[in-house]
Amino acid sequence: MTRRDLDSRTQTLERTHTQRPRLFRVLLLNDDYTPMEFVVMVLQRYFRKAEQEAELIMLAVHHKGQGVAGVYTRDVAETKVAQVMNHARRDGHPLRVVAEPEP
Ligand code: NFA
Repeated sequence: MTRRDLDSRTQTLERTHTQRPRLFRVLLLNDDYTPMEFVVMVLQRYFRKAEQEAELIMLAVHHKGQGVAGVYTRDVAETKVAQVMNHARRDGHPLRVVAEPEP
């Protein structure tokens, strides 16, 4: 085998553009038992929403079945899901929170 065969068959091409990470929506799902005030608190504390926006998102979830709490990279979205689920279970609420990739 020649030196060219050993050393020169694989070329690495420089990338011109930086890849952006895939984004994930964190969705709140409606249920019949979680208090509205708890959902508003969750939106303020974990998703940094102002009180009025938190109330609008909570009502949209209540009426439509689900709604977007925020959009994040995968690790941040999964951490928020775990934190909110833990808080809800600790307080005895059945609230469900899921992350799904943006199309
Ligand atoms: N549907 C709940 C109620 O009437 C409120 C709720 C809103 C729960 C959004 C979960 C998500 N107490």
